[in-house]
Amino acid sequence: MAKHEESAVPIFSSLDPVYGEGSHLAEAQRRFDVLKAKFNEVFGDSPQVFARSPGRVNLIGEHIDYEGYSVLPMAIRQDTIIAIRKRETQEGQHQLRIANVNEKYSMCTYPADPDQEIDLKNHKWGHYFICGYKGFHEYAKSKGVDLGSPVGLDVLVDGIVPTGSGLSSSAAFVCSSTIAIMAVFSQNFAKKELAQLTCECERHIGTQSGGMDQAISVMAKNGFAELIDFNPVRATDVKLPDGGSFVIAHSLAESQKAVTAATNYNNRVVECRLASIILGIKLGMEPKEAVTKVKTLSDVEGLCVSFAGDRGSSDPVLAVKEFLKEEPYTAEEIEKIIEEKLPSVLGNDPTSLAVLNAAKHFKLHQRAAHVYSEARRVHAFKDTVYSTLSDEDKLKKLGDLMNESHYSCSVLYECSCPELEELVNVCRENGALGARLTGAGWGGCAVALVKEPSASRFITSVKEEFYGKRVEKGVVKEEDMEQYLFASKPSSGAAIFKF
Ligand code: NG1
Repeated sequence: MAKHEESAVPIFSSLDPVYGEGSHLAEAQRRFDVLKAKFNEVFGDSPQVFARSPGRVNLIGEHIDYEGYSVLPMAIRQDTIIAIRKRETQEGQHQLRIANVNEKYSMCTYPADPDQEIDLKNHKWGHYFICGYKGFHEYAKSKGVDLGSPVGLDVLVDGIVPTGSGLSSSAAFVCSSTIAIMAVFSQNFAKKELAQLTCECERHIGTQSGGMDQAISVMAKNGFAELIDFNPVRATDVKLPDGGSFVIAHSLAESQKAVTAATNYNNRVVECRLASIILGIKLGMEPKEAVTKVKTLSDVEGLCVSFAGDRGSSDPVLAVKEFLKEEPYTAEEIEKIIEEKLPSVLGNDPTSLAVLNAAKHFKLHQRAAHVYSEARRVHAFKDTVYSTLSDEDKLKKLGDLMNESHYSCSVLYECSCPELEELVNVCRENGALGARLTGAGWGGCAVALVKEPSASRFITSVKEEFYGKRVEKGVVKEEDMEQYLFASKPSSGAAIFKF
């Protein structure tokens, strides 16, 4: 197991170190050729530098990164590539012009001011680039790097990570944007700094994001999944056992994370925060102290574990069962325990206030039970990989852990949806050792672990059983199937290209 987060983003002068050979290299070559030609067509000049960053599939560890717990994703082949050039025009003419090779996305322009506010009420695809732009400038400033006065940038984007799929198209876009900006300003920060900075960047879009996607996108290594730890961000290579293959399948329900944040993603972040403060109080902290000091469930894990220890266990879920009732809490009930109004507990932060406005009640018991149990499954997954079991037994155990994770996401965290439930069942009925939703959920993809020799038979059956009727109804086109159902190997992370 090697650590590689200290190094900078690699700079290549050819595509093969990232895209390998054969059809994947040919596809990448085509995309870069189109990107260069289109850049010239749109902006009348050639790009100075290119950056790429991949999407990811999370194998296990869902909705726990923002609670400070380790997760275990791998990068996928699908990525976002960006071509960029500085444009030094007359004073006052500085603009960021962001175009896309996909005509669905029309050109967005923004001022070159790095302190600009992002208009969250008016969601535009270019906002993700601005997240990177703001984040890069904030970080450079904090390091004392003088970037001179703002200049215009011309940018062309080509992303092939399916959007709203739980495969982190947003992180692929934010990371490739930040790295392209960094490269065009002749900077190169260490990967771990970039992982931290890109996570903070994405928060500008209004999700209280945890950091997994950016970390794996920046730090992934070909052939390995990564155990990602936080505070500080670290990546440890995990070599998956031979004989297994991960198949990714889209439920065809789009997961609109930024748009549904108040009721889904950010709601869960807030519920975890409230659960952890109450646990802190029940386990002996003064309410004021808990409100100031406790931010995540990992902050009170020690207290929960010592409570469990007195009862002959090490499982923090014991404290959850004892101190958080299963029935949903009202805001008033929580305020009574915490002795403070919820808006003030949450620092009057606008994204959290939106959660409070939208929520009828808070399911604190279920959310905390999911987080603590999922955190343990991640370590059980890694320990299984490094155990002395045979590869066959390892794969079976990994599949079981994936199934348990899905159950917890679905029942306790309620981040599944009917389409994902159907898809996960179809995967299991067709021989998957394990199958689960991946990413934030509420739509998007499932990931299934299958024995390698039966992977293509598995794909054929899932295609017939899950997608057949959807092709007939026109929900999806037969010729697009490869974008929605494919086997994936662990791919490499972010890179800069200078040709
Ligand atoms: P998706 O929606 O799959 O990109 C999101 C978060 C992750 C993590 C997962 C749930 C962002 C950028 N990503 O992933 O940090 O919390 O949900 O495990 O918000």
